[in-house]
Amino acid sequence: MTDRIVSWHGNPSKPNYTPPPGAVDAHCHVFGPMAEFPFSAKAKYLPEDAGPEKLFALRDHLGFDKNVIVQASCHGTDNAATLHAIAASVGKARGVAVVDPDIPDDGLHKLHDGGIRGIRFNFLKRLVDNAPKDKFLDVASRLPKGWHVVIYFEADILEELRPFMDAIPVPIVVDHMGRPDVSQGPDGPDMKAFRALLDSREDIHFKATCPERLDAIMEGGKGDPWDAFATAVAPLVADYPDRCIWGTDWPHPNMQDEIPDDGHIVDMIPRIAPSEELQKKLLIDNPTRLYWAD
Ligand code: 0GY
Repeated sequence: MTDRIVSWHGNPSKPNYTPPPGAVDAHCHVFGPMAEFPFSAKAKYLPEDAGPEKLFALRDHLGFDKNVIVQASCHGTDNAATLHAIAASVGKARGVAVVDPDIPDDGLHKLHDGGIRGIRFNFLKRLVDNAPKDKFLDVASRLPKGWHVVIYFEADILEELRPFMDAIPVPIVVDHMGRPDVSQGPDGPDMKAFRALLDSREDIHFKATCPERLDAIMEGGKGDPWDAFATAVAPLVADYPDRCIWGTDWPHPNMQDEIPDDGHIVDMIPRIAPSEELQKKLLIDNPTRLYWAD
């Protein structure tokens, strides 16, 4: 792995949609800068630097107020780059960490002081080497008060993960709705299975995110303007208005073959949340409850 990849748009358009004041981009990442925060030896991709200055410039350009920075797999379990970005935001960012499950309790509390409010369990084999469920459950039982668990998995392992998710003792946020096949439409098997998961517990939330991944030409979708995504996801947001959050997914890890325009990604918001009331829940109320409760 020698070439460092660029997966983000160099000049994203200004969205037509204006987010309400206080809107949160609740799923984004930082990469490096590598000289200060080297990537993990186990990283599955080696990105160019995408540090806090770039992230906050994009936040302002797109009309958002705050960010939730999710530790990207290329940084492994060293959360220094994420913590650095949160500190640089001066109160406008919080984060989700990836931890070694053996982390001591005071390590978790230090992360809390740095603005972390959840930990991420990643089950994507192309991103991580192993996902030890027993150890994950142990650390999930030791989280500071008010934290939650973020889970990233693909639709084909949802059923297999159900007992594991049932055992998680804190609220859950599912990345990208567990990557359903949006071409199946809102009533297809993937969305039905995901709705069954949501109906099994009232404290499971989801990110109505990633049209650029779930409806990507390179993955068999139709690409921008991501109509299949809008059709499949709008009913989910309408039916679970208090359990959805939204994010850009900038800098779009691994998307170098089909780099999305972030302005277009923002313009997906009114298509999946048509009313001002829904937009307020999606962009302000729900992420604030999860990340800025204190
Ligand atoms: C995402 C998705 C991806 C990557 C990561 O941590 C990561 O590297 O999250 C992916 O490649 O699907 O949420 O950004």
